[in-house]
Amino acid sequence: MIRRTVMVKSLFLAVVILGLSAQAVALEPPEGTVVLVISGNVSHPNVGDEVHFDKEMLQALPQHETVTHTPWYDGAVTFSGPLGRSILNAAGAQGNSLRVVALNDYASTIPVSDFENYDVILAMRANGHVLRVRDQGPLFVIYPFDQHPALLNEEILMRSVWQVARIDVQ
Ligand SMILES: Nc1nc2c(c(=O)[nH]1)N[C@H]1C(S)=C(S)[C@@H](COP(=O)(O)O)O[C@H]1N2
Ligand SMILES: [Mo]
Repeated sequence: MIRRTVMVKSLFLAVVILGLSAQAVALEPPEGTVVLVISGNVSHPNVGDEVHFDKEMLQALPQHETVTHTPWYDGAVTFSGPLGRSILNAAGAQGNSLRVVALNDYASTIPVSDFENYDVILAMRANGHVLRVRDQGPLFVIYPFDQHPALLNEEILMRSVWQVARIDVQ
């Protein structure tokens, strides 16, 4: 009777420990409105075979600030949001190329190397204000133009997708 209780207890403990270690890798499913879907080659799916992020999940990632001029605003703006590479890490993305799709179906291909070589963020705020869909939010791909002036070219501007809704990892 006693031995059986011990066995049941250790079994329970083993299940809890396994569950916790699995959780360290897997992402929780989103609770709020989904703002970003990562599809394609992702190893940490949380909804079917995709990774769905709500705003809270994106805000839980380390936030990065980029102060830069852009073609879209007057003067320097402080953008903040998670780094592209943090999002890819959280999703367990494995690939070389990202198909970044906006709410209006505008799409652009970004090499993963851009997110490794530069602090590219998916900005959620500009000067502290949440980017709403009408201000090019909820997510705006922002390259650090002022830090790397050579980035200010048509190729990179095409990759500066606003109203980002989906990233397909290829
Ligand atoms: N969502 C979305 N992002 C977009 C675009 C677009 O049409 N929709 N145009 C891209 C292109 S081709 C360029 S050059 C830059 C600048 O566009 P603008 O000159 O219309 O401001 O934004 C990029 N990001
Ligand atoms: Mo463009």
